[in-house]
Amino acid sequence: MADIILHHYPTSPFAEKTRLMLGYKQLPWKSVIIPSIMPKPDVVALTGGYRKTPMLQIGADIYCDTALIADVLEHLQPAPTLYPAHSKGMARTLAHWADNTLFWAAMAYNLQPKGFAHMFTRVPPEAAKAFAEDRKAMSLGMMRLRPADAASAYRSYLRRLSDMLDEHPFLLGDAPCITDFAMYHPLWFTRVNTPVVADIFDATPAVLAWMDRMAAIGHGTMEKFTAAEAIAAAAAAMPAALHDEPFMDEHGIALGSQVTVSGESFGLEPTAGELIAATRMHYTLRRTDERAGTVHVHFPRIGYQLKAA
Ligand SMILES: N[C@@H](CCC(=O)N[C@@H](CS)C(=O)NCC(=O)O)C(=O)O
Repeated sequence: MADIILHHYPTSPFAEKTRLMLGYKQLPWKSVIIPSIMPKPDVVALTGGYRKTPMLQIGADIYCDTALIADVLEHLQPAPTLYPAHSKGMARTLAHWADNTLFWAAMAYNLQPKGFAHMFTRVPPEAAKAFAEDRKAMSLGMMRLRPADAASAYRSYLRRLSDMLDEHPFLLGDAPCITDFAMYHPLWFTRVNTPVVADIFDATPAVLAWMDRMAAIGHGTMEKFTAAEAIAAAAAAMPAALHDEPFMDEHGIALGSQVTVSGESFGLEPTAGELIAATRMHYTLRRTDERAGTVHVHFPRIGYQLKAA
C-alpha cells in the first residue's frame, strides 16, 4: 500500500484526533506540516479547494474530514475497532455531537481573550491578527457562542463526560472508540494550547484521568515528509479503484456531472470536479491538477453540500 500521509499542524485539535487514531491503529504515517491559515497552495493542489485541517492522502486519493478519515483507517486496519458492534450507532452519533456542539463550546471557551493571548504570546502581533481574521472569514454566518455562555455549556458537558466514566475507563466501555477520539480533541486543546483556562477541569478529575489514558495512546510511528514530496507522490500514483457500492442519488445529479462539494458551515471553500461516486456515506470527485495530476477527492455526505457546477 502507498504511504499514509497526514497534512496537519501541531495545534490543530481535529489533527490531534487523527494522530491518536493512527497511533491507536498502529498505522505508520508520514507527516506534512501545513499552514494554519490561508493561503495553502500545496493543500489546495491536492484537494482542489478544501482547506480544513487535517487532510489524509494515500497516493492519489485525498480524504477530507476526520469522520471520513476514521472510516478509511478502520478499513485499512480493522483492529482495534473504532466502531464496536454493540454501540456503533451510538458511538457515531456521540462523535458527531462532539465534533460539532462540544467542539464549538470548547473552542469559544479556549479562545476567550485570556486563552487567545496565551496561545499567541510568543508570536508577532501581525500573526495573531492574521489568524483572527482568517477564522473570522471562515465563520461568516455562523452563530458563535460568547465566552461566558461557552463556559457554562463546556462545564456541563464535562460533568456529563465524567458521569459517562463512572463505570468504565473509556466513554462507552473498556476500550476507546470513535466517541472517545471525538470528545478528546477539544479538551486536549484546552489542556495543551490554552492551559491558562484549564482550571475548568478541576471539578471533573475523572475526565482528566481519562484524558491521560487517551494521551497515552500516542501518535504511533511518524516520519517527516515535505509538501513537495506529497504532491510528487500523488502525481506518481493512480487513484485506487472505487469500492463496488451502489450509486445513491439524492440530488438529481447524475454520475459523470461536474459538481462542487463544500462544507455546510465554517470554511465553505468548494472543491470542483467530476462526480464519480456517491455511495451511502461518501462522495468522490475526480479532478486534475497541474502539479498533483489526476486525483480522487473524497468527502463524507454528512456536513457537506453537493451542487451541480
Ligand atoms: N469537520 C472537520 C472539521 C475540521 C476543522 O474545522 N479543522 C480546523 C482546525 S482543527 C480548521 O480547519 N481550521 C482552519 C484551518 O486549519 O485552515 C473534520 O472533522 O475534519
